[in-house]
Amino acid sequence: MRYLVLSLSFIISFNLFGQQTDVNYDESEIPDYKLPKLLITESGRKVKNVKRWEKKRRPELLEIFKHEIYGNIPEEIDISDVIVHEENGVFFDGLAKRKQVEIIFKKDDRELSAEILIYTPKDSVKAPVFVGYNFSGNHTISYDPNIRLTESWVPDNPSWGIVHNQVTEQSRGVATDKWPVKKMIEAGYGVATIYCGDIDPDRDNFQDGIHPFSYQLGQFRPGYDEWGSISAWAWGLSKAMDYFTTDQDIDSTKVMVFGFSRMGKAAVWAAALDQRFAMCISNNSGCMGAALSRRRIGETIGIITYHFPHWFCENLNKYSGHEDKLPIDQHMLLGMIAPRPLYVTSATADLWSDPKGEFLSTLEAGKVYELYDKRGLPVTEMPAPNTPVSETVGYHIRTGKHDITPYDWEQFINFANKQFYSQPEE
Ligand code: GTR
Repeated sequence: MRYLVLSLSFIISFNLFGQQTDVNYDESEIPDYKLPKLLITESGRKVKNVKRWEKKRRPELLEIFKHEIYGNIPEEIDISDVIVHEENGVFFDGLAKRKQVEIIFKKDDRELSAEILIYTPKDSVKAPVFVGYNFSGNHTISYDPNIRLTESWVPDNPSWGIVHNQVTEQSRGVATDKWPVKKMIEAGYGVATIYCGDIDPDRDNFQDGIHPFSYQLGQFRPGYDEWGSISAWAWGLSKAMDYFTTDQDIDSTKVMVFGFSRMGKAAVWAAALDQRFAMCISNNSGCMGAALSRRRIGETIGIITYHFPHWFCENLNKYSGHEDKLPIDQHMLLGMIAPRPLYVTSATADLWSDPKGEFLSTLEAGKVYELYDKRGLPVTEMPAPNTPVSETVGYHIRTGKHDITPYDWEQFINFANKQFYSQPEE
């Protein structure tokens, strides 16, 4: 997908089935657009204070995002059992302890389990923790042979020995460069991760994962406004949070939800839905993550719903090629994270994710932070590459491709230090 040929005509075309077939990467070809107003209620009233934001505007927006984009999440599914498979081992030269915790969901004869791999600094009583999904199994973030292998469906990747959708020993540690766990521990932070496919395998199949738990008799897929995979992943992060509130090694008031790419989309949605997350980090989350949809540059609603229909609720299809009809845009999703710290990243070569659109929506979201007397971004123009900027909202654009790198992690740690441990803003 990322290698789609650039259309030089920059005229967006659609095939017979109404699907977008080429991609615009030219700023000058972006149609005029007007962002829907973050601080005006659906009935046209100005939102001038936190009270009206929290009582009226925020709930209104949340409903629209649920109904039109990601799909409603059922409320009744809770953790049935917790099994701790490993506790308090010693890692990273004695700096960290580790847990592997299985959370189990049951309904009728159905059962689903997700494993949370957690590292916390050895000496901290209750550690602040970064939590986010990995793409191919917890065992991919480290070479340690004792990390349990997932039994869930995993996308095939023969070069990692993943065939017939099951992982093998060969994929141990393949994502270590994306997970600098020791660095986080040295900085005083814990990290927790779950394989996204334990909650919902990333494929267009609604018979697996958590979705069937919410079906009525005779139902085989979510209804037009019911949860797609991104909502399921966001839900899974909240269930991990339920567990964190019971874990003595974790400071559940300082849990930072983060995600890269599609998991960045899940992270921002999770942070909007669940205000227990103290901070949110979106790394290259792009279309239907941090980027503004109305810019229609790089990946668009038409493209994303064609290739990943299962990520969203069916209602989103209405806006394929009709972005202006959307009652919301992604700056509103980021605004719902206020007043909690928010950090958004882009990468210079990641035009598919629309870096400028990610920056602009982050900038716009600052308006909600101002209601809380907090500062959004301290700049109005996109900063130069590798020049992080932050107040309660932070942003950087890194040189390089669509990725999550040690540089990105360094900035997340700096940002967390600033938010949790420096003086409050004047
Ligand atoms: C792409 C998709 C993006 C992004 C990315 C990823 O193929 O078009 O929206 O989520 O995958 O998750 O790496």
